[in-house]
Amino acid sequence: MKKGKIEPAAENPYELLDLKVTKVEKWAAGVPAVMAAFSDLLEEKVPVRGTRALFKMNQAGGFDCPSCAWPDPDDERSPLGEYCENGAKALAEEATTKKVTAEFFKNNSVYDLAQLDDFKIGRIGRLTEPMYMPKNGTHYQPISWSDAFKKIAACLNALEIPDEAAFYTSGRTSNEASFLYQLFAKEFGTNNMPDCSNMCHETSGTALLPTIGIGKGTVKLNDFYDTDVIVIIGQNPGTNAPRMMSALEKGKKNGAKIIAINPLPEAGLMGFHNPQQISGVIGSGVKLADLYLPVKINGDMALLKAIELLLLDFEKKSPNEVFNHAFIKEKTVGYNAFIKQFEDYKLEDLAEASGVPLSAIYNAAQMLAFKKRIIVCWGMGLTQQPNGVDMIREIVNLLLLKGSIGKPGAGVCPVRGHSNVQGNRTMMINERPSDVQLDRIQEVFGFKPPRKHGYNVVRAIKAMQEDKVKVLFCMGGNFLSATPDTTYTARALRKLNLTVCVSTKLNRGHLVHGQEALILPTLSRSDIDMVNGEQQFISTENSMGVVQSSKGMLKPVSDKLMNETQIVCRMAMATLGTRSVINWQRYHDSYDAVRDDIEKCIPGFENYNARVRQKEGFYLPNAARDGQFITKGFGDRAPFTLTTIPDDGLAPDEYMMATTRTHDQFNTTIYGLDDRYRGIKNGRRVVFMNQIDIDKAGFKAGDRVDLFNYDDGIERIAPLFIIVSYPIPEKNTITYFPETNVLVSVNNVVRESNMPASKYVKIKIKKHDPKIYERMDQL
Ligand SMILES: Nc1nc2c(c(=O)[nH]1)N[C@H]1C(S)=C(S)[C@@H](COP(=O)(O)OP(=O)(O)OC[C@H]3O[C@@H](n4cnc5c(=O)[nH]c(N)nc54)[C@H](O)[C@@H]3O)O[C@H]1N2
Ligand SMILES: Nc1nc2c(c(=O)[nH]1)N[C@H]1C(S)=C(S)[C@@H](COP(=O)(O)OP(=O)(O)OC[C@H]3O[C@@H](n4cnc5c(=O)[nH]c(N)nc54)[C@H](O)[C@@H]3O)O[C@H]1N2
Ligand SMILES: [Mo]
Repeated sequence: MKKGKIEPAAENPYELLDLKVTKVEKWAAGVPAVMAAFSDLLEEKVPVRGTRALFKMNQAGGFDCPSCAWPDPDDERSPLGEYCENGAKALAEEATTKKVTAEFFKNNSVYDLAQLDDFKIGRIGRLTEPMYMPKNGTHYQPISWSDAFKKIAACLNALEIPDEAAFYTSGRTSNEASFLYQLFAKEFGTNNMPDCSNMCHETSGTALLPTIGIGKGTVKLNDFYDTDVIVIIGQNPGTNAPRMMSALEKGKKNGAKIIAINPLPEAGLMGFHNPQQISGVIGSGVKLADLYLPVKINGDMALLKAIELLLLDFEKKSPNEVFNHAFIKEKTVGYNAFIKQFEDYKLEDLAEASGVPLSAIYNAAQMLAFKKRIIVCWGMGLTQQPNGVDMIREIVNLLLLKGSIGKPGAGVCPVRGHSNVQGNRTMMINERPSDVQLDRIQEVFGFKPPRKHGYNVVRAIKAMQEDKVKVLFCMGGNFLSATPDTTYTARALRKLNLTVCVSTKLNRGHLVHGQEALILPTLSRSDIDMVNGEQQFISTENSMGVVQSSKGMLKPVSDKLMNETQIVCRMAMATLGTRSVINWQRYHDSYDAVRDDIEKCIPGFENYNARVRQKEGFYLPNAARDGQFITKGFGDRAPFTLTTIPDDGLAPDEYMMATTRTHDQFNTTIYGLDDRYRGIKNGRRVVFMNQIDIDKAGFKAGDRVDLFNYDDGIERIAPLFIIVSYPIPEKNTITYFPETNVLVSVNNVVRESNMPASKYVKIKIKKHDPKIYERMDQL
């Protein structure tokens, strides 16, 4: 092996490792989670640096965990640190002192690097200096920061119209950097701001804004501690929001019941050993779900309607005890039409379509019928369904019937993903900014922002393919791997004049690039951020609308990293020069200056600089939380919405596939090859199937298969997967993303929100053909 050259784990990049399948766990966290948290820090060889940082994570005066957006307790925080196993893994990723140097890029061509799996790519280390890929180049080479900005400026200014550029955002970017980023895009002249929300909770916002008047959740963390019923639908808290488990535990101890709705009996829904309490580590833990409903993929709408139909029956028998008629009369519209639809539904048909036994649905309805405070939480299991917008409207319908929204202990709780994805939106990272927002920008800054709506993620990919977009700038994230239809997207990216990625770690998105490409290394959340000799803090907004400061504490791995705020300012100065009416240098030198101007533009940020310095930050206004529904067209009332039940129409040899996360990844960042709670060790190319389906198709667990999708009359192939027999409804399958994003058609989208419907993919499963690779495009 050549010195400094990194080799793939297997000659064929799809080759399977030694996969082991063990038992499905019924409990989340506990001792294994504590061990796993520290073992990742050890593996990255940063035990002291990492552990010190771990105890500062999510503490007042410390830094916000870069992993999920679950809030921190307003008051009492655990003295042991407010972190979880997966937060520790995210930190280990950032805290690593391993480096990707210019020397490394010299020794490894992009082609060579592309042969590595995502796990190996991520493990190489932190990016350390700006790198440039020239036209027809094979290796990235170092470039100075000022030359990098000159290249970007030259490419942007050479475009015929500003709309030939697109500016992507992933959800870790701070409020300060996000605000400047959208301001720059608008002054440059485009609303092409695709962002990770377009693949995540866009569906939630699309449903909530017209129904309750705000596109965000209405509950606070404290509401979980004193409520009657918590419904968790299409979300896997044990893996993706582990600190939510402590809230569920506390709620249960205070008498709440939990209903879990999921095709998989996820460990994190069933039970919890709290790793931050001695009793949780050595004791028996708490049982979480009181009722588990094994819904079919996309069977949720039928299930929700079945529950509502039963509630209507109960209400007829006990008038005024089940529905809250005072609330319905005063705060809603459309009740009669909503109730009328149930004349057309039969309970048995609804149960059949949902996949859940009628007796279990009956139990769910009974648990809800006479309770007044209900919280409904959801995640990607709903938002990534073609009718996800309608399903969330149906959740609102249910809560409106019960008057269970806009009061303590009740409401909607979309559990956000990225740690500042909600803040990005609040800062106007949006391809469809409202007129009110644009008017404000115009008033405060004196330039005319573009009014034409821009491209979201799916539209941006198509626009690149059609040569309408020629430059893609990515503020974080991994555009190639996170988006659908990987082969199509890769082709679109390769056509671009320039791709720019502001990143902390190397990822596959850097290896499939435009004709020219730049990688700009940036600080992460846990890094110390010095500006003009003074240590800065940034701010973020969590899933419940709390804005808080975050201050890193680790020495950056290289002195050539630049913070995201300064990257935006330097790009703006280089690109716009004297054309700009904005003093970018002022922002470049002070985050306080940025916050002062955010305050001028965005409601709810009054006195931002003072309030963000308060220990617990501050809540943004949320009228729906306070019981006021300021909706368009309905005055101060929330409308009931009429929705329909979808028809899945699977052919006899087709299966429905939902793509999901393992316990060992953060989106496209692969922490390890296990999925502990689901009993998978050392492998990601698995397809979970029901044993009855395995038998019917003449397969055996452990068989090697290829997966296919045929949407739009095109053959899409994901080669070499292993069948795992799993407790999942018949005809349903689960695989992990990003591996199966190749199977998701760019046209398979959620109605109205236009997100990829990546939990609703029709596939065929065939015995593995060793020659399959000949039929595939090389990425
Ligand atoms: N450790 C870790 N934390 C994370 C992330 C991570 O990758 N790793 N990602 C972050 C991000 S950006 C996000 S958006 C969140 C995502 O967090 P989640 O919303 O939990 O996302 P997923 O793991 O994709 O899938 C959620 C669940 O949906 C279920 N599901 C699939 N189809 C259906 C269906 O039709 N109906 C129902 N009811 N359920 C269904 C799956 O079985 C799975 O349990 O987590 C955030 N936090
Ligand atoms: N099939 C399928 N596809 C999906 C999903 C799914 O469930 N199924 N989920 C979707 C969802 S919910 C989301 S949110 C998207 C996620 O899409 P993205 O947000 O685009 O993807 P990530 O994997 O989170 O991005 C990881 C990269 O971000 C960079 N990074 C990390 N921290 C920082 C930082 O502080 N600053 C900067 N500038 N860069 C940083 C690192 O270089 C890292 O490689 O994926 C979506 N794609
Ligand atoms: Mo997400």
